[in-house]
Amino acid sequence: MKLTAILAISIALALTQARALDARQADAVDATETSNTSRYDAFHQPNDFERFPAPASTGGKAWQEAFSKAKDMVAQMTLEEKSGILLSHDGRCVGNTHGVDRLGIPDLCLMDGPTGVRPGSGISSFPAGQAAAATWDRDLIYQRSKAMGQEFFDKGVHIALAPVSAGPLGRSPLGGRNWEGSYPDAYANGVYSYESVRGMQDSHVAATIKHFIGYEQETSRNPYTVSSDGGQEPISSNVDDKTMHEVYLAPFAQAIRGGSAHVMCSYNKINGTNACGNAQALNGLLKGEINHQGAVISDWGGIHSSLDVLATEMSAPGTGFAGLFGDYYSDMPQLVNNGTVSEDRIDDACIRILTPYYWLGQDEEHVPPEVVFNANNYYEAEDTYKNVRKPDTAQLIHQIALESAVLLKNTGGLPLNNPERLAVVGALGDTANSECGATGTGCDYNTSLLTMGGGSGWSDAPYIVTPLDALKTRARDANFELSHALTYDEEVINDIAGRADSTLVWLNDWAEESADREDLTIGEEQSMMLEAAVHASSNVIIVMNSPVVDIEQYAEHPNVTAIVQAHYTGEAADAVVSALFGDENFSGKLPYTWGKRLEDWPNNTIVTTDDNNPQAYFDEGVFVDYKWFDKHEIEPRYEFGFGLSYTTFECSDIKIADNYKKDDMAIQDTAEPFEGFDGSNSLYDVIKTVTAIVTNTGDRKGSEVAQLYVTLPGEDMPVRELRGFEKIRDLDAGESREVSFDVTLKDLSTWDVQRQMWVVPQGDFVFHVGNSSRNLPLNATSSF
Ligand SMILES: *[C@@H]1O[C@H](CO)[C@@H](O)[C@H](O)[C@H]1NC(C)=O
Ligand SMILES: *[C@@H]1O[C@H](CO)[C@@H](O)[C@H](O)[C@H]1NC(C)=O
Ligand SMILES: *[C@@H]1O[C@H](CO)[C@@H](O)[C@H](O)[C@H]1NC(C)=O
Ligand SMILES: *[C@@H]1O[C@H](CO)[C@@H](O)[C@H](O)[C@H]1NC(C)=O
Ligand SMILES: *[C@@H]1O[C@H](CO)[C@@H](O)[C@H](O)[C@H]1NC(C)=O
Ligand SMILES: *[C@@H]1O[C@H](CO)[C@@H](O)[C@H](O)[C@H]1NC(C)=O
Ligand SMILES: *[C@@H]1O[C@H](CO)[C@@H](O)[C@H](O)[C@H]1NC(C)=O
Ligand SMILES: *[C@@H]1O[C@H](CO)[C@@H](O)[C@H](O)[C@H]1NC(C)=O
Ligand SMILES: CC(=O)N[C@H]1CO[C@H](CO)[C@@H](O)[C@@H]1O
Repeated sequence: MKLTAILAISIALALTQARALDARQADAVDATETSNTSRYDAFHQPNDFERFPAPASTGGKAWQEAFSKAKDMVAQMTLEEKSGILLSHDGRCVGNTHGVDRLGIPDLCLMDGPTGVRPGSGISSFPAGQAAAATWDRDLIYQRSKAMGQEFFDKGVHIALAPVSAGPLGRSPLGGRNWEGSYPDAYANGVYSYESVRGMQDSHVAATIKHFIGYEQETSRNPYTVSSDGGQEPISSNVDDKTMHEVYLAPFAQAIRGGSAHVMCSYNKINGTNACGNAQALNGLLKGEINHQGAVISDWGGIHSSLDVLATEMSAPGTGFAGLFGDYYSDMPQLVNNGTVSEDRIDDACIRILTPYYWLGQDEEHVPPEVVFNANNYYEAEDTYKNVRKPDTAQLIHQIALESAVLLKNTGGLPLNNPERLAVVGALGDTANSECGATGTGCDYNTSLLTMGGGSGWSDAPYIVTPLDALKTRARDANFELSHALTYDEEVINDIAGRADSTLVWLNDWAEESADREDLTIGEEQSMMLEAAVHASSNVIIVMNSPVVDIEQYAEHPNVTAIVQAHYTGEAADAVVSALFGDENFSGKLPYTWGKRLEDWPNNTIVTTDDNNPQAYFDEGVFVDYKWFDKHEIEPRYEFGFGLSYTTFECSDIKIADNYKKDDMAIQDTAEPFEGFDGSNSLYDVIKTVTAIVTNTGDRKGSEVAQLYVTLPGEDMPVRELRGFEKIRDLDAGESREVSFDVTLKDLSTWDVQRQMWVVPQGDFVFHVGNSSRNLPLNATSSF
């Protein structure tokens, strides 16, 4: 088997895991995780296809015409042709279905990933999902995905393996793929999922919202190759029904409302059954309750049996990757012929794959161009270079990167005010980043500028303008001295930081698919660089391109005069520089909670064990991220939704109005049961509108993110939950503007496990408005 560079990632990861397991098997099996049998048994119910058979698709409200077309086509196909559509094979793309030439249906091309077309060249490298989330701007989130969609389309891709919804949601701050996603809050994640799907599909590319569901750790995620060796089974995410509905399913429901063509099932098990063969999760929750009308596509190696076809429509990579992941579904004609699988199921699976293809017009009005790249030989000459970047996209990426920067501390270090001598320390200039590649093996990621993490969410930047590049240009234009230390050298750092007016220290931290971070530390070399700078200078400004890291000992250090979280920026690593100098203001807010120490988060959210059948119990329930900190009265260093600006804002005049408005945002409707359903109303109808006034009380123009939180009545509820946010852009000094939040029936409901429906709890609802989850000066109370 030929292991070529990029496609080899998943294979290499699987093999590494397999090797690690060989070593582990010598150890005694640690059975402590399964010793609590009552608890284990409560979650491990049989995989019940009788109770949860695959529902036949209907096309839903939006796809009727396309559904009829798909149905007609499928009726003309032979069993072999239909089976081919369900089975990915080797081809020019990461995934390739078998087309049906005589009916004019091409091989559908599937490509990664959430920051751009991967593997590929001639494309843009977009800011990570988490960076887009930090802008808290719906339109930027939408525009990012639309511009990305255009590049997928122009490359000839039918189905993008993006965006990431609540999988991972970000239950643990150590999660290796949190950066690919957005917010660990169901409401905000739902907004992100909805807007990202809309954007992608407005460029006529099918979105594949992922990874369904409970996919919260990389450790022991174990694709098929590993467990088939008799090694460790994939981690089981054991999630109770209420948490499943309120935290993990809710964002996917928004993706379905956005019209997501497809859904990718995840590697983990849910309650002991593989996600991609899980009757209750896929047939019950996904295709039943939230009424998904497209296909479920397996993660690469997520299928463990051809009978997974009873829940998952497409087997990927199928026979691709030399069959490493099991060839599942290649025996489909035999399984139908001998009565194991019904032909109706195969028909419906094909219809679910083809309906979005027709709906997006990929057969007629919006036919993607021919694929000229070869994902298998990306680093070899076989690839035909085709640049699909649009000039406006570079501007958009720059804007998103700028607005994703969050100013966490400022005791006067920023803005940089006409410095005479500026020192910079750390990983801000090395373009070795472009060599980090998806696996991080091509560079020392402890000391390289990082524009994103690793794995299938990696995209190859055409260029990276480093912060050092931008600073040099400024030094030339503004005539100041710029000296730098890109690696640890105490003497050099002493010297340059000692004489500078301001010292910028750039930090990063690597996160990647297939491995969770071990801790929150920034590594030895960076720690030494930071420490040296802080000793030598009383005006140190920390800038990070990282997930949440431990900088606790510097948070209140008098020599650290500003701290900025700039996230993973994609190609526009320099964007933050204009905000550092005050040409632009900071307007980003943290899209997660920044705790003081790892122990502040719930314990064991990344389960590490040698047990052959590892179990993750989602014991914190709905209390994820800020809801955990609030419930346990843990003071975070920086709270969810927090971010400073160069100006100041006040909120005033909160008002609540009963304001009934029919849901006008759903492309597709979900079928979630709720109390008070009268045959024509929707769980997503607006029932109240909360308004407030935001005033810029400082002396410069700036943008503020107004946030609405609600305290629902009842026992053991989160202290408060996000239910609205709006970025108020470019308020002049002294200017006021009204902000308005529409609150839907679902926003005020909780999942009733006994009655199996959404129910509005009895009592008073307190609505809070402010600019972070812990700064909510306004409140007003209303009953339902
Ligand atoms: C065992 O499971 C039960 C039921 O879920 C739970 O109440 C109990 O705390 C668990 N005990 C331990 C030691 O984990
Ligand atoms: C998982 O198990 C819990 C506990 O029995 C149950 O409430 C929930 O519905 C199950 N969810 C799925 C998707 O199996
Ligand atoms: C049906 O065919 C499949 C695939 O060849 C085979 O594995 C299975 O044992 C057969 N089942 C029966 C009942 O013949
Ligand atoms: C990064 O630093 C850590 C410890 O500081 C070390 O264990 C690791 O090997 C380093 N990684 C690379 C790629 O140099
Ligand atoms: C802060 O920086 C000054 C140099 O400007 C240095 O003398 C002092 O020791 C530093 N403080 C600490 C606590 O490191
Ligand atoms: C988490 O673990 C730490 C150390 O073992 C313990 O002190 C703490 O009480 C645990 N927290 C919770 C919420 O269980
Ligand atoms: C957040 O609101 C407070 C007042 O409640 C205000 O002092 C502060 O300036 C606001 N922060 C930002 C970044 O606007
Ligand atoms: C509502 O705001 C008032 C005034 O700031 C405050 O005293 C009160 O505690 C708040 N109530 C709630 C429930 O947060
Ligand atoms: C985005 C934004 O509001 N930028 C403003 C930040 O503040 C400077 C200085 O007042 C203004 O010139 C920018 O327009």
